[in-house]
Amino acid sequence: MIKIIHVSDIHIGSGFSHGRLNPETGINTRFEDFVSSLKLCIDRAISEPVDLVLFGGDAFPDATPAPYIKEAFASQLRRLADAEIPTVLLVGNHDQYSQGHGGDSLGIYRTLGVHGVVVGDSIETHNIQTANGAVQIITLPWLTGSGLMTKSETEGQSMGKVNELLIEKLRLILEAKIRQLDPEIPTVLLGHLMADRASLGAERFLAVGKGFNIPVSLLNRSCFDYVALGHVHKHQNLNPSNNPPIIYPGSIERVDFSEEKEEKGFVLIELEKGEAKWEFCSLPVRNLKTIKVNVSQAENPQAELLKAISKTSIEDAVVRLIYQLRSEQLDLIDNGVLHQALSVAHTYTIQPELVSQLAKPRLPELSTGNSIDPLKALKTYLDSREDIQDIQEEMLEAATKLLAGEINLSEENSDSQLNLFSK
Ligand SMILES: [Mn+2]
Repeated sequence: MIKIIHVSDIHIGSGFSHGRLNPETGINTRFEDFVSSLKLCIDRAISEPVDLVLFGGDAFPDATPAPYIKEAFASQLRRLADAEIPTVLLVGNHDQYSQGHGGDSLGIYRTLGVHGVVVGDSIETHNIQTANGAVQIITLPWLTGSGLMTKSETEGQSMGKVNELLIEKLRLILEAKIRQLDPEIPTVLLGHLMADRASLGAERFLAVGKGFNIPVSLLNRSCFDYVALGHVHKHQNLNPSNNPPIIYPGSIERVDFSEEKEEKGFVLIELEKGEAKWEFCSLPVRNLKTIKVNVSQAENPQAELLKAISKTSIEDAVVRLIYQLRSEQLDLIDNGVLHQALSVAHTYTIQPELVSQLAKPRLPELSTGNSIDPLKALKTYLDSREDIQDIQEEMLEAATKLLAGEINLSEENSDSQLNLFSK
């Protein structure tokens, strides 16, 4: 039996806007959060110990992170190398430089010949000897159209057609790899991809160049004992029959608020030919909390806000308070008190939203009949607005002309329109 840790979507260096500077280190606290999550994965790999670590791609926010970010990743990888645990680093979309045309952030580990590290930047089968036997890993990095097809093949084709051709091409390539597998040896497909049955998280917004979706049927093959995926940040198993398991472990930290309610972690696998037992291991990540409250109808909006804050456990969490109010309530809010109430949070933002004046209740005279004559409606509205009584006649006159098509708003008349309405 071969023990494997499958971890993905590390994204160290993301979400700095949710952190603050640690006064002791001068470094963003969200960087430290992500590093400590990664460290816990590696701790587990070493303490088990596992025979192999599979990384499903997306190490950083992009292919050229700051040196201290690269170093944090490298020093955790170093721990695996020192413990002689082989590691496969798959290239995700965020690892590619310029859509794969300028290399990627992980290739350096192959160039340096780091012991036990395999970089998966192409569709390839890697035979890896672990302490508990051999395993075959087919790497399927993030694919872009230009990586699989030539320009002449795609020229003049619709997006849908290009995707179809790409899937067909991929199917053929995979088929060839499958035919060359040793049927006696446990096999894992390791892919960074968007499967067509995956439910989405932040990766939807993070992706710059949209790739194509890969049908689950392409992955659901009996020759694979486990399908290890990366890209989607929400942990899930795409195969209800679990044979083979087709697993996204998800990201190791909450990259943004869309992942607020998701558990985070990695997957521990016991692999044999024909069987993979797996278990999701959750990580103690920082909470993200949205407090959303509409106080536009409240007599005492400040009290309502404080009540909403006190009902939420915000200690050490990244908090966003979003509340709706009317403009005339603005004076009833004491921001100093809100800041005080939120101060136990790790970081927080306060986002007041003014309720649109248009959303006011309708005038009762206008809420009955099915069809209202627009001029009558305007007259009723103007009657209700004492503050603009002096221009009532002119507005009605202008409206009559507009409805009759006598005024062309787009041309030279626009000056006179402005005069009329700015009185
Ligand atoms: Mn990705």
